Amino acid sequence: MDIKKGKRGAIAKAISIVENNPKAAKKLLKKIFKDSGNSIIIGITGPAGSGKSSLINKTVLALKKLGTKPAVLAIDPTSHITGGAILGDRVRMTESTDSGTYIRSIASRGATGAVSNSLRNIIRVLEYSGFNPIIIESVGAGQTDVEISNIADITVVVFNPNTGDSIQTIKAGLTEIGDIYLVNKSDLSGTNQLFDAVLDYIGDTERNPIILKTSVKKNTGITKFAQTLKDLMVSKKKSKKEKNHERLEVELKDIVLNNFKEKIGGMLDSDKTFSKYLKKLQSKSIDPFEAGDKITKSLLK
Ligand SMILES: Nc1nc2c(ncn2[C@@H]2O[C@H](COP(=O)(O)OP(=O)(O)OP(=O)(O)O)[C@@H](O)[C@H]2O)c(=O)[nH]1
Ligand SMILES: [Mg+2]
Repeated sequence: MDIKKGKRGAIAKAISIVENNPKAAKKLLKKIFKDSGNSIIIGITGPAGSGKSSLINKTVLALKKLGTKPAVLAIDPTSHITGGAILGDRVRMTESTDSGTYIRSIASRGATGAVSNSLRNIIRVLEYSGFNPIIIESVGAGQTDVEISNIADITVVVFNPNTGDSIQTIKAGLTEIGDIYLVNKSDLSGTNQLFDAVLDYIGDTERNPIILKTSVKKNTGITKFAQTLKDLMVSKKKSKKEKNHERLEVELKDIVLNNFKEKIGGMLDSDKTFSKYLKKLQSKSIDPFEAGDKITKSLLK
């Protein structure tokens, strides 16, 4: 199959199916599922403009030199408004596209839960195509970056010194998720203070994350970052199986619960018990909890 050969057109088509066509996606999944779940997922998150795309652009070149075959997914939080991909990402990532890395922007569509649902399967398409690692860029906006860290095997948080709120951001919850923290734009002043602050807040924890300085502008620290990722890929591979089992359990529960929701939602409209207790509720002769419990009991009979 063309997806397996890593043909761009075929991969793009398969990803579109996963994003937009649930029926065809089920069929596709049947084909590719067995050969998925084997790549390391690297989540790269951090404040808007911290240099994530620029960094990824350079890092994939370095990762290729180290013998890996990376792909990049950029989660685009604005495209549900503008209807298109962030042009900037496309422009800044041209270098790595030219080198044969697969890069794609995907819409986050507003709802956070929706991201992970199609993302899981997009990742499977890329795994089936033989890409490893799969790098996911997402803007660190509270909910999404926590979600990304659930999907990712390695989470990288990117800060930079020219934003006064970096320390606040560090305090506000990104401290828990990173395996690697990057102080990017290390060509700018304030780098050492930020590095020390990150070290203070995060470095001394039990998780013992790696903290590095990088500059895309001066092309420093990138090779070391890529090598660090490659080393982590090896060690995370070992714990991945167990994590996969947990993730599959969560996914299966999600699917079953969703199936039930759809089925029972349709049934309620024509259910006699439902309309009986609804009327009682509307005339206030019963309270909502009691009505709900009675209907649920009758449905489970
Ligand atoms: N001085 C300096 N500028 C950088 C560096 N890395 C990136 N930039 C600049 O920072 C700006 C933002 O870079 P992006 O790579 O788009 O940042 P991003 O985190 O992907 O941004 P969003 O996807 O919008 O959140 C661009 O103008 C880059 O040229 C760096 O190491 N040093
Ligand atoms: Mg970006």
